[in-house]
Amino acid sequence: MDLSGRKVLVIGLGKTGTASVRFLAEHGASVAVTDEKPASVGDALKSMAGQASVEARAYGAEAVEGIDLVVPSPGVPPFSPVLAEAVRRGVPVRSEIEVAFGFIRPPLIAITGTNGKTTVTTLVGKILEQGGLRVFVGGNIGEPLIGYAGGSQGDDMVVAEISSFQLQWIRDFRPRVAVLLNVTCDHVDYHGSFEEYRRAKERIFENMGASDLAVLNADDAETEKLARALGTRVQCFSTERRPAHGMFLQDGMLVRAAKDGEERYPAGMVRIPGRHNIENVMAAVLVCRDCGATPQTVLSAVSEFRGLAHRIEYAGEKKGVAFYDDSKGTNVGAVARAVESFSRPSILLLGGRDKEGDFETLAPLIRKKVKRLVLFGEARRLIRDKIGGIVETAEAATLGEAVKAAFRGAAAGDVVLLSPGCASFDEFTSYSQRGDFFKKAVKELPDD
Ligand code: UMA
Repeated sequence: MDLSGRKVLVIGLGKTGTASVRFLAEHGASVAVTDEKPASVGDALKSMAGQASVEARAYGAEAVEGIDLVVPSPGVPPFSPVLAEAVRRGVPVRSEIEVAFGFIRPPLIAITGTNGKTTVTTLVGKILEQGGLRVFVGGNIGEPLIGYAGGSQGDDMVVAEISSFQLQWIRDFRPRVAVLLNVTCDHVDYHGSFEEYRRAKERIFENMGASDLAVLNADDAETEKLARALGTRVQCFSTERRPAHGMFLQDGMLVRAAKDGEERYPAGMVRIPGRHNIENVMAAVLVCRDCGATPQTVLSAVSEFRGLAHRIEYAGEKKGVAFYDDSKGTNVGAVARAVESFSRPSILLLGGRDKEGDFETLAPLIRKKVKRLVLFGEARRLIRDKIGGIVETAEAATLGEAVKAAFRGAAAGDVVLLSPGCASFDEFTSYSQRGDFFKKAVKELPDD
């Protein structure tokens, strides 16, 4: 992609937008910026301290005037007035990963899915590093790809978590290995429908060739159709069946079926809870074995991996009640996975800012495994209208009150699980701030 002399508009000046401005300016583009929060423009320009000459524009349709390329931040929805105008005028729109892709030299492994992508991206990085490779891990976690593309790139491999928002505006983006972990209801508010959301996710494979590898979830009903349509090598993972090529669960072993025979790993090497994490590990193993990691390296790196903060993270115990922080569970699919991970009776904290989640689909699981619901935050009434009362249900205006209400109704041996199924933005700036608040609130509960 030749950027020199192009007039580029960057929409949104968070982490990605700021890195995009730097990159574009360094590659000779003339850069304009706009943000729905004017203060973000000021902060970003200050942080760049004159490194790039940038034109700030008011947030609205007229920002697109004279522009020949638009690079939106991931969180900017297609219906935002600026993006919608660019599309209406036929101005090319490219996401930051698309721009970065044209400049990234090491082979790229891209991981997407509604849930588990941070876990798999991190684990793939750890396995490959333990195998002696220099690996950059980033994308939708940590440093955006565009920031990496502007640096020295002295790595053997790039492992990137990729979101549907970033895939929405690609054209040539082509990873050597791509993983689609699962697709369940999420971000419908942004994409318009579940079908559009799935279509955006599946675009990760759209430019891949015969020598590339697609890793798919055989337990997803749409996978067979997708696999048939792909022109790549395909390997699948499953906890329910034995796929033709890939990995499955059999008698307490994770089995990888390869051309030259079967490879077996003890399921006990997976130290992170829940069946979904068995799937996550299988996906990571398929990727890493294809990239040259040995079975010994896989076994040792997976055994050492203890998971990530805010993903069903143990948050302490009070009077025999165990608390778990799954603040990253911001959609209904993630809530289901978290609830399924426990055999003990649980008290489930749901709430925050709704993303048009299909909470009613949780009803059978809640009846089976949850003894009490505590609904909190902005979405509490909406969730109550969908599933309130199917088990004992309480409501709290804030997360702090919800933690106290959950504790009051808990008995020794219970699990209190924060897996909110909603975004955090009604009360917090991020899921991690919400999770940290939860952990602190748990610590402050009385010990006796
Ligand atoms: N903005 C607008 N108009 C809009 C929306 C936002 O101008 O319509 C402005 C905001 O005022 C703000 C800026 O855009 O100043 C921030 O935009 P952003 O949140 O899109 O960008 P980043 O701060 O760069 O963060 C993004 C990802 N955010 C989203 O996808 C929403 C981060 O993922 C990611 O870590 C980061 O890039 C690095 O690549 C977060 C996330 O929640 C963690 N992702 C979703 C998920 O994981 O489920 C997809």
